Amino acid sequence: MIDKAEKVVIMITGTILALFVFSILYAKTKYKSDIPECLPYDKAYTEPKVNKIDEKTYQVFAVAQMWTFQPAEIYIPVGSEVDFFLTSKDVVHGFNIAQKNINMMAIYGTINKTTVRFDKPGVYDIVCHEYCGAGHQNMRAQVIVNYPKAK
Ligand SMILES: [Cu+2]
Repeated sequence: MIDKAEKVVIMITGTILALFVFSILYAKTKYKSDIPECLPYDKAYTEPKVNKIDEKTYQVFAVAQMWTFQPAEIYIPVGSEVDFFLTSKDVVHGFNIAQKNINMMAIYGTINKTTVRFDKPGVYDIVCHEYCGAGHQNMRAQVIVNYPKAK
C-alpha cells in the first residue's frame, strides 16, 4: 500500500520532471538552442584544427587545457556553419559563446559537439565559464567572422 502522502510526493515529483523536460524541448524549438551531442572518444579530436569543408561549412576541433583554447583564433566568412568538436586535455573546462547561446563542457576523454551558424560579421568571444584553476580568467578564444583577412 502506498501512503497518501507518498502519492502526493510522487505526483509533485512527476510534475516537476515533466516541466523540466518540457522546458528543454521548448527552448530547443523556441530559442533554437541546440542540445550538444556527445560523440565516442577519438584521439583525432585532440589535435586542434579548423577544417574547411566547403565555402560555408567548417569543422573546428577545439581543445581546452590549462589555460588556453586551441585554436585561439578562428577565421570564417559570414554565413558559415561551424561544427565544434570539443574536448579537454586535463580538467573540466567550460566553453561559452554568449552571443550564440552556446554552453558546453570540455571534458577529458569525451567529445562534445554542437553546430553554430554565424550570420552576422563580428568577433565572438569564447570564454571558459567553469572554474579550472589559477589561470581560468585568462582562458578565452575568438571566432572572427568576416575579418578582412579571412581566408
Ligand atoms: Cu576555466
